[in-house]
Amino acid sequence: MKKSILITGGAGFIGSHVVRLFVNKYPEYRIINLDCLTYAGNLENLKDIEDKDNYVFSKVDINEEKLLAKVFNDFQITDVIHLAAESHVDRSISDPLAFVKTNVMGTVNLLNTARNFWKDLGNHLFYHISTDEVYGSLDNGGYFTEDTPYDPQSPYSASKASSDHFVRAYANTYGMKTVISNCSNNYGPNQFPEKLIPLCIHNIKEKKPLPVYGKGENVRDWLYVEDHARAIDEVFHNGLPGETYNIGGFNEWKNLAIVELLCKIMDERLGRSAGESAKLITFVKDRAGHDLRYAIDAKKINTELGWEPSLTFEIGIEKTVDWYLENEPWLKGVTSGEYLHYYKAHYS
Ligand code: NAD
Ligand code: TDX
Repeated sequence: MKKSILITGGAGFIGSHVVRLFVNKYPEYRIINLDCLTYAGNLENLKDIEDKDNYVFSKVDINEEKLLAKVFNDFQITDVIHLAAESHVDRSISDPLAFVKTNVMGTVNLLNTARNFWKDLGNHLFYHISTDEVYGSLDNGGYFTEDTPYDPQSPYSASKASSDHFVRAYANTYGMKTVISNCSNNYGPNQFPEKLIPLCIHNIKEKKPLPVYGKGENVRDWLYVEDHARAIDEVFHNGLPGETYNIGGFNEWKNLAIVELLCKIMDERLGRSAGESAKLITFVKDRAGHDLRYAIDAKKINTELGWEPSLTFEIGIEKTVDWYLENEPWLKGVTSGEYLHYYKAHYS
């Protein structure tokens, strides 16, 4: 049977790269991008593929039971890749319930809809996209492996951990064919400028303060978003049912070092004198419960599925800066309106 794949959250940052990759690489599949277009969803991210014959967009909230069932029926959905989520840790601190609604209840609603629609659960795949944050914080060294016990520390990671547990429970209880991948921090084109890297690129451009939480010593492992999309392609097609795959960039950076690197690249690109943008660095109050370090051990996906990052961070970060500088209308579009309210409430 021809695949008819429901990709949720396809108008967001990572989802748009996954949708593009699948639409272009698999013309024989029908790709249904289901997204309710929150502040983070943006159809501009998919302008280049919106007219393709194998692509459909459906504006639906994953909590809307009846509409979701209709989409499964109308498009005879064969598989799901689930990315729709509230994704920003700081917003989860100020509004945890929104994260429970979408990340927990929405995921369970999606699981129910798939379970009700698919007559033979063994023939369909529910692929859940998750985060390394479910494993907690690596305060004493080491790496997250697929066997690291869950220890979520923020409302965001608690909601993602809960959704992961529900996916595994549906596999165990109902025999649903599922797979989960947990990825480290993504960066690249189309990321909403509430997240560290695009926020700093935007602020450097505008000569606004660069807010570094605490002392800037927290460590994250960064992966270029297209490499994550390639990993998702690999796991979707070749991952074993019931398995978990950790995805990471083997690329740890302290936050302050990233901000300094961005300042250096932007000084070069904008013809500013060396050190000019770094003067914008401003240490601000730390994030509540700020996880110290995340680091993924991505050996399993590397040895079992042959995936590895294709870009070094040095190249990926330059490509990213260039994309934001070349796509001023995109950046302008998302940094007006609601963004200004968020920015003012969060940073002043
Ligand atoms: P994002 O915030 O950029 O995009 C989320 C998308 O989901 C948006 O298009 C939004 O409109 C949509 N959405 C939100 N609530 C919805 C709902 N109720 N119904 C339908 N659509 C809804 O997020 P992202 O950074 O692209 O993350 C995508 C997924 O990957 C998330 O599940 C996230 O937890 C996971 N993840 C993200 C990262 C990262 O570094 N960004 C790393 C690992 C895992
Ligand atoms: O203004 C800032 N200043 C700052 O110092 C912001 C927005 C962030 N930070 C710090 C907090 C983190 O240590 O930078 C680091 C990265 O922050 P974010 O970009 O908000 O990402 P993070 O909290 O690490 O979570 C991201 O990676 C894992 C995504 O938002 C999640 O969706 C994903 O699961």
